[in-house]
Amino acid sequence: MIQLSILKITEYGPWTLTLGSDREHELQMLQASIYKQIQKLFSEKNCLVFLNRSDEFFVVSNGLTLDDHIEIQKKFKESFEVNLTISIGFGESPFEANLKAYDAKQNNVILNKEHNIFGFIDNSSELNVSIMHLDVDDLKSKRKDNSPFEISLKIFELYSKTAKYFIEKNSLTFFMGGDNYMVVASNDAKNSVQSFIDMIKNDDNISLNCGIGNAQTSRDAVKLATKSLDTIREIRDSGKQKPDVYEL
Ligand SMILES: Nc1nc2c(ncn2[C@@H]2O[C@H](COP(=O)(O)OP(=O)(O)OP(=O)(O)O)[C@@H](O)[C@H]2O)c(=O)[nH]1
Ligand SMILES: [Mg+2]
Repeated sequence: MIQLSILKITEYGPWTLTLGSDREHELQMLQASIYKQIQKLFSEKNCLVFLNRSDEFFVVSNGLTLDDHIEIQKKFKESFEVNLTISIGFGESPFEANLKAYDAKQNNVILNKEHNIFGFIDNSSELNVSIMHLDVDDLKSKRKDNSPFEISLKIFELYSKTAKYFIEKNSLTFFMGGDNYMVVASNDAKNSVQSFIDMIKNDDNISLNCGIGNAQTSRDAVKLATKSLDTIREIRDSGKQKPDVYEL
């Protein structure tokens, strides 16, 4: 079972209009500060925040109670003029948890009215999470024949392919910057990642490495996933035959 909290800036669209049309730079600075603050508040509670669309964030919030979320809302309020709406869901798969959080918001299932928190918290099941950290093998060599913008295009095309492939496995993919993607993964996703890597190698001539981490909290799972990825690099750099996938 996995718990997901979806954070959205409350009534952000209408609020942005109040800034007039010379607003884009202000919005970009605001969004960057909000992301920084949210990542700080949740990582202190052993979670990791996935930046979704700059006005919306996904947190694998395993272990966090309603009180933890209220505490974060209070601290957030001290720093920003805008507020966050939080929807919490849980499920057997990451995609199911996302649907449950969405349902709660749609159907107005309130957990705490004052602090804009909706959703469902499961106190009885044991929570765990699997993270797959995917990274392009030797992106550096591609820079020789491709300009920065062309590389970016490939990276975003690959993001789209990865997200589409893994949503079929009830899993959620996020772009982390550089040539890095993280999949909040179901067992089905973990079992099919080698096939995915083979497919991308065949179709696009891109080699991927995948480190997998399993833990109770998302920060721990991410730590182990990245450690697994670095282990693949170490094996490769020692001159041995590297695996494409390594799991801790
Ligand atoms: N989000 C995130 N970005 C990273 C991480 N490590 C590297 N990057 C980014 O990825 C870019 C490419 O770095 P690498 O993947 O190390 O370069 P590479 O040539 O592909 O080397 P290998 O992956 O070791 O084959 C860097 O410029 C960073 O932007 C990480 O752990 N997390
Ligand atoms: Mg790389």
